Amino acid sequence: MTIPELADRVKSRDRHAIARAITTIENDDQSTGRLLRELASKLGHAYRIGITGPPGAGKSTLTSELTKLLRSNGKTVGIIAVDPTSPFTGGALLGDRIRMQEVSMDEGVYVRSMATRGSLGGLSAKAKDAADILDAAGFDYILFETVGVGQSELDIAKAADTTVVVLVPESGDAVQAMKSGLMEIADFFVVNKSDREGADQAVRALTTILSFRVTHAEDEWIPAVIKTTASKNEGIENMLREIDKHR
Ligand SMILES: Nc1nc2c(ncn2[C@@H]2O[C@H](COP(=O)(O)OP(=O)(O)OP(=O)(O)O)[C@@H](O)[C@H]2O)c(=O)[nH]1
Ligand SMILES: [Mg+2]
Repeated sequence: MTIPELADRVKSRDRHAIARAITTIENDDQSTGRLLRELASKLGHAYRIGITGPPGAGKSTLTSELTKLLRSNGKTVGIIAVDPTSPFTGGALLGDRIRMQEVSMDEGVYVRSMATRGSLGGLSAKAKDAADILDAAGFDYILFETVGVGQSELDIAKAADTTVVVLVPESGDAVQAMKSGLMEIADFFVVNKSDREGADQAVRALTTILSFRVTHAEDEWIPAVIKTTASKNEGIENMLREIDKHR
């Protein structure tokens, strides 16, 4: 298949072509630039949402539930799960696949995991290029799931139109988020696992930390803090409302 043919098939949302295009990007194949140029005129339709936060916070569960909600609103969804931590997390990726299986059976959903294959360098750029493929394929929303621990995840978050930072009620999470730079990239916060003790305290702690940053600029966006219980599908509509508000 020639590159223009591949590009045409991507544009018609052919799933095999999408998979092949993203693999081309992942492998640093020399035709990547050409492929992206062929697709450039079709970009800009998708709304890109970054979902980031510490390991195990519930990012995949939230992503699945948000996807179901968007689908029930008639929207199509592309998901890119970025796993920056290479060999050891094969299990985690597998877990994600099983969790995502339900939504990925749906024709209006495309799920792709991207791993680092050794080096962290370039992963954020590749994830962004993969999002361009899904954008060109006409998906309405693109969700990036990344573990918020390092610089490359912060870069991916910056490539999103709206970045949601997911934390859990356990004390210290807010402080940790501040240290790791998650505070700076968050357009709003989700305290997930709100069925656990301490959720309200966590919301208060975050809100207090955020209030220290207020500059009183007229157009200042102050990140909201909302609660969810993703495993019980609670708070997801509120999360989508916050996304729309930021949009
Ligand atoms: N109690 C409770 N458990 C939850 C909630 N949301 C998710 N979980 C559970 O928390 C665990 C981790 O959820 P995931 O969605 O895999 O979390 P993740 O942030 O994607 O994890 P990694 O991708 O490994 O960093 C799973 O066992 C979920 O069922 C919640 O709201 N409450
Ligand atoms: Mg996950």
